[in-house]
Amino acid sequence: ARPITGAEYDVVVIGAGFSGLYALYRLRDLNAKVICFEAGDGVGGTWYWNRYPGARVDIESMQYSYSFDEDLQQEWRWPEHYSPQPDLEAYANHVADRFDLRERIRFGARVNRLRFDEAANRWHVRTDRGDQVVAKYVLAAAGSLNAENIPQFPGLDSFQGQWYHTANWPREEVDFTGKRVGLIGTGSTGIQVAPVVAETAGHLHVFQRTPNFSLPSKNRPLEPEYEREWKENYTERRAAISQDPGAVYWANPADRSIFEFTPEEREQILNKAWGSKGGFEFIRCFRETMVNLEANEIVAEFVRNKIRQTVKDQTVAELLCPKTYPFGTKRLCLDTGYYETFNRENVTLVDVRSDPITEITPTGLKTTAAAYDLDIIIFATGFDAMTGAMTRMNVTGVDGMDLRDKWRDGPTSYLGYFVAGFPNLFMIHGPGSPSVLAQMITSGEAQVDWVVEFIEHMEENGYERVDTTSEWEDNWSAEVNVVADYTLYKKADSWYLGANIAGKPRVFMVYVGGFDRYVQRCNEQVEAGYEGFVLSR
Ligand code: NA7
Repeated sequence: ARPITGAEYDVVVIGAGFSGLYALYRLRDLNAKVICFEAGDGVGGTWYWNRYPGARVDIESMQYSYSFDEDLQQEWRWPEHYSPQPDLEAYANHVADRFDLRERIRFGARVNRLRFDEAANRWHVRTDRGDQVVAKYVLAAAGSLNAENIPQFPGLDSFQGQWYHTANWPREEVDFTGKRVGLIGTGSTGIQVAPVVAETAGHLHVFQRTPNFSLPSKNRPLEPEYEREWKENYTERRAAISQDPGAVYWANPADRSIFEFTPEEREQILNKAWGSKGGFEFIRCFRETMVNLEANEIVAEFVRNKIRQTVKDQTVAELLCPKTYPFGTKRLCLDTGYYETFNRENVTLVDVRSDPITEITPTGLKTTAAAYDLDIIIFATGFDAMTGAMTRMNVTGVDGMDLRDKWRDGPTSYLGYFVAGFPNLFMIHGPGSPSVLAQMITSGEAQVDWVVEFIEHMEENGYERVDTTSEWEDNWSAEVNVVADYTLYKKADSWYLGANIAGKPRVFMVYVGGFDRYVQRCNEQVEAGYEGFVLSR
C-alpha cells in the first residue's frame, strides 16, 4: 500500500498486537476515523516477532485469550494447554479477519516520529515508510517487551556465522543440525530455546549471566474434557479473572500460611504443586512467598533441590541454582525440559558472571578466560522493557519536550496511561501499569476499555485535550513504589527495574498492587471527577 500523507484521523493506534487489535475493534463503537500503524508485516505483536524455536506462552491458552466475544471464545480451539507461537499468531490473524480489522492496519509501517502540535492539539505521526498523518489521539499499544536488547559486544560486525535476536527471528526455518551454537541469555526466552536447539545442534553452549527459577510447564495437548469445562464456565471464570491480582484463574486457590506447617508438610505441599499441571499455581502454595523473605527462601530452596535432583553434574546444577535474589522476583519461567538439557553430552553451561563475554570474533566469541568457536549465536538477551517502545519512537510533547529527556531519570506516568506534557497520548501496558505481572490479553482489554471510555467522555463533552501533571505522576509513582516495597520484587536486578540494560535508570516500573486493584484505582480517579487529569476545550 502507498504511504498515507496529509490525512486526518481521530485516533492513531500504534501496534497490531493483541491490545492494538482490540482497540481497533472497540474504537468502532465511537464511529471514529482510525488508522493503525504496525511495524511488522502481520498482526500478533509479540507473537508475530518472537518466532524463535520453542516460543510458547506460559499462561494457559484457555485464559490467555480474548474475553470480549462469547462466540469467539466458544468456537476457537486451542490444540495445547500452552500455545506455541504459531498457534497464537494464527489466533491473532483469525481475530483480525473475523472482526474485519485488517483494512484499518498499515503493515510494515514503524512509527518513528510523534510530534504534538500545541496550537491545534493534534499529534503529527510519521512512519518509516513515509506515512504522515495528523490525529487527535494516539493510542500506543506498542508493547512492553518489544524493543530488543542486543548487548554492544565489540566485534559483532565481524562475526562470519549467523546471529539472531530471538525477538527478530527470521520467518524461514534456521537449521541447527550439526552446528556449533552459542545461546546468550537464560531468561524465559533462553530457557525455551535451549532444549529445542540442543536436539539438533552439534554442540550448544549456554552463556549464563544470572540463573533463573523455572517451573515445569507440563505442557500437553488440551484434553477435550478440560476444554469443555472451561467453555461451559467461561462467564464465571472470566469474572473471577477480572477480580484476580494476576488476571488469572486459579483452579485450586490456596490461602495458607507457610508457617502453620512442619518442614515435612511444606515439602509435601510444594511437591504436589510441582508435580501438578497447574504451571504458575506453584507460587500460590503459600500466601507469604512474595512478601516474606523467610517464606520465600523455603520455596526457593525447594526449587534449587529440584534442580540438583534433575541435573546430574552437581557443579553445573549449582551454577543453575539462583542464589542472589528471592524466588519469583525476576520473571519466573515455565519450561519444557530445560534443566534436563544440561544432562546432554552436546550441551555446556558457561558462567559469564565469573568469566564475562569480552568480544565477538569472526569465528565465535571470547570471554576473559576462553574462546568459543560458533557457527550461530542466538541473543536471548531480552528487551529494553516497558519504555523502549516509546523512547524509540522519537516523541516530542508540549514545548518540544523529548520523551527521552522527560524520562532521563526513569519513566514517569499517571496510572500507566499518561505522561505529563504529552497530551492526548494513551499508553497500553505502559510503565506504571501491571504489565506482564497480569495476564496481558485480559489486562490489555481492560486498559483499552478504559481508554475508549475516556475518549468517549472527552468527545461527548467537547474536550480537545487531556494532560496530567508532574504532581500526579509523583503521586502515582509513590503508589507504585509503596506496593512494590510491600513485596520482595525490588530485591532482584530485574528488567522490572531496568537493571538488565547498562546505564538505564533504576526505577521500579511495574504496578504490583494487582490487576484488580489497578482497574479499581483507575476507575476511582475517573469517578472522583477525573482527578489528576487536566481537561480543556
Ligand atoms: P530477559 O528475561 O530479560 O532475559 C535476558 C537474558 O539475557 C538474561 O538471562 C540476562 O542476564 C541475559 N543478558 C542480557 N544482557 C547480557 C549480557 N550483556 N551478557 C550476558 N547475558 C546477558 O528476556 P527474555 O526474552 O528471556 O524474557 C522477557 C520476558 O518475556 C519474560 O520476562 C516474560 O515476561 C516474557 P541477567 O539476568 O540480566 O543477568
